[in-house]
Amino acid sequence: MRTRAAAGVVLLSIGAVLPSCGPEQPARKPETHTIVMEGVAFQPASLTVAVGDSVVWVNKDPFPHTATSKGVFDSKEISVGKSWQFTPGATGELPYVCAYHPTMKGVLRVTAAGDARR
Ligand SMILES: [Cu+2]
Repeated sequence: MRTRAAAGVVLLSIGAVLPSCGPEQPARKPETHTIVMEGVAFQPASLTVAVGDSVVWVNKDPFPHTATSKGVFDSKEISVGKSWQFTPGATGELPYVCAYHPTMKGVLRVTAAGDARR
């Protein structure tokens, strides 16, 4: 009996919390974030985005780079002046490098759409 009562309390409290979540969070529009490849570095090297956002790498160096996160995404070669876009479909922390310059490192942190920091 005690267990049953406790379960009832938990269910009630969840029911009380849920309705207030919905209307207060308007649908978030996907944003576009730009990472510049310049001086053999990703700028910013660390970026937090939301699932569904667009991330665009732009190569401003006078030689090619890549944005490569093993098993997740790979831009292949981004030529001088070119760009490449990736839209993360799942949350997670995605370290990536340039395949040509192993010292060139970045990390893309992907949060749920509702959690994204502005
Ligand atoms: Cu590079």
